[in-house]
Amino acid sequence: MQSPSLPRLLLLSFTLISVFNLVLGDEGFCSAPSILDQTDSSSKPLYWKVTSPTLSPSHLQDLPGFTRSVYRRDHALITPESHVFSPLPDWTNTLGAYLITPAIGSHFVMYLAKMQENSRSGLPPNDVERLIFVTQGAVTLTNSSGISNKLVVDSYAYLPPNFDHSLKCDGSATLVVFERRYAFLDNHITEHIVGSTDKQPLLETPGEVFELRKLLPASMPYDFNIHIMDFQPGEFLNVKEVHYNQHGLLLLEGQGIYRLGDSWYPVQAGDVIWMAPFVPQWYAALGKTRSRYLLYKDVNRNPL
Ligand code: UGY
Ligand code: MN
Repeated sequence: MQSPSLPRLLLLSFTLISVFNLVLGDEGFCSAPSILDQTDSSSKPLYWKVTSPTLSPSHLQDLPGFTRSVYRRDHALITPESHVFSPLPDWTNTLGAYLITPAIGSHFVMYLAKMQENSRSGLPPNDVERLIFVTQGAVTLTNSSGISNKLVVDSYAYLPPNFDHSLKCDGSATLVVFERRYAFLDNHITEHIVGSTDKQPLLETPGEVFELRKLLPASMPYDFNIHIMDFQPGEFLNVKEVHYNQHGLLLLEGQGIYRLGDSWYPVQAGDVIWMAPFVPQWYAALGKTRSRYLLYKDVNRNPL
């Protein structure tokens, strides 16, 4: 067979390179969104991802009907593209999305409240306690003695049962709210509390590596607490937990994998999780930034 001449060899190489580039496109085979594309979050306000979530992986964003949300007997993952807002009863100019309610099996409610211009909160029903945590904007909390506190992002307030109060917002604010019927105990009462995560001390976590803060005192009067848990990328829960307590979780920052029962879910800031009593649960933080989540946990009461 006659060997190809130099010009023919050059032409062949050129054609092969062109076809190769065409197939690869700009990003190569099976291009996944580049982690280098991620927006620089250092200039963004705290918890910005909760109110500006990535609705789905970029190659699935326009896929009709796609959601990461899941609803099972003993857990639920409720991702931002599934949140449904409607006017909150008793509040003015406020849209709410109830994400966890007794209809799912919980003894508490967890909802997001989007307060708009000139908005005002309503009161919870009798004997119901409330905790609010600000993830965007600012609100003013006023009690019946006329004392006011401005609550900005990362601050929170605990309102004991039957405690008269109102939240007002002139601009816009997003709150996560927990409410439950208070489990009264003889000779114990809870106090009205205002605080912020960064003022809460780091607590011991024997056998674990995550950083833990609690928003409420660990003392007997309080029948629930809110844990703020921080994981650096690569850190995970050492205990593969199974316990009687219930959880409502909001991922405030970061991303990772949540194991719930026999399922493993990729999760990111803005996601909400319901964990029923005894659901096996485990978290590993991934990605490039810290994971922080806020977690409701019922405590200090005999389960009988
Ligand atoms: O305290 C807890 O139960 C907590 N570590 N659970 C969790 O993060 N899923
Ligand atoms: Mn737990």
